[in-house]
Amino acid sequence: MSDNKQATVLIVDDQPANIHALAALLKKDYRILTATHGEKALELAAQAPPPDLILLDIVMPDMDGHEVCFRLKNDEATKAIPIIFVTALGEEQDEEHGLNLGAADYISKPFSPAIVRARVRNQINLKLRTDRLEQVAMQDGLTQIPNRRHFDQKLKEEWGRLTRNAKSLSLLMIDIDQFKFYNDHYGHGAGDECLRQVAQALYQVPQRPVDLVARYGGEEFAVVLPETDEEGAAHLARRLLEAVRALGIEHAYSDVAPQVSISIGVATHSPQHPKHNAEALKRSADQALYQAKSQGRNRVGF
Ligand code: GH3
Ligand code: MG
Ligand code: MG
Ligand code: MG
Repeated sequence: MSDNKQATVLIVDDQPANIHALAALLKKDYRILTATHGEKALELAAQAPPPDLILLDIVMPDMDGHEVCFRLKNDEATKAIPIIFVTALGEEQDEEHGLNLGAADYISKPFSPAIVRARVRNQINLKLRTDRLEQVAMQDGLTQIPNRRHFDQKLKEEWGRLTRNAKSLSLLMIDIDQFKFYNDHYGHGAGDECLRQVAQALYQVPQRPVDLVARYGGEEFAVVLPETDEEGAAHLARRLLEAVRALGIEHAYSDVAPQVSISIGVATHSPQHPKHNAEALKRSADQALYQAKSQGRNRVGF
């Protein structure tokens, strides 16, 4: 399978004829998205999953390409998307300005089809390689689920999206109950195996690709739930409790239950009950987890 097959290219130009010309060159190898103005380009770039490359016209009414580029590069969710300017402005200072804004490359109109294809292919290959390295850096070695670095980045991204859209965002903090006793009695190797099973069980529960389940550290996990209110988060939390119970991992030394169980803290940012920042949302989930622990464990706290 070619790497390029799944890559998506967003073409932004105010002239539909230019979009068609570029799309005709690239549609055999890439999935194509198009926008005829800056606002639409920003909207498509912010979607999950984001495009792998943006071909960006400079001269457009309302918002020009330099402004679009500036905004994309100053947003956590979109800054990693490479941008190639495609423009009739051949002036040296325009090119310099574009590159200084963080553009990856520059193509002048009228363009050579072969050179457009080659430059696009090079940028896409680099992007896919970077994505693969990033994926390794974002995964927990023991459990093979996203790690804390991934969680932190996702939370930052979703918090950024949220302030634009005025929507809800929920967070779950999860901690295995009396896991020290588990390790003490069954051994560290069994403890690691238990962590793997719990991680995989938690990871399977959310149905939406935008939700993120991560190992936060030790025997703690965290879940980011975009566009989810407290009711939705509580519902998912109960399913997570159930998924871990269903594993039925014996824990004869727990005072909570004869099997491994978890406690979950739920916190939600919503237009009605806003939190100041992502850190405050996390603190709130930690406090809710503490509630669940102090109320007897093996439950959801708020
Ligand atoms: P509580 O119900 O209050 O959460 O009690 P607890 O025993 O789970 O809490 P505590 O934080 O005291 O213990 C966490 C234990 O998790 C300590 C450590 O032995 C174990 N642990 C943390 N990371 C790992 C790991 O990577 N592998 C294994 N096997 N154990 C781990
Ligand atoms: Mg134009
Ligand atoms: Mg703990
Ligand atoms: Mg614990």
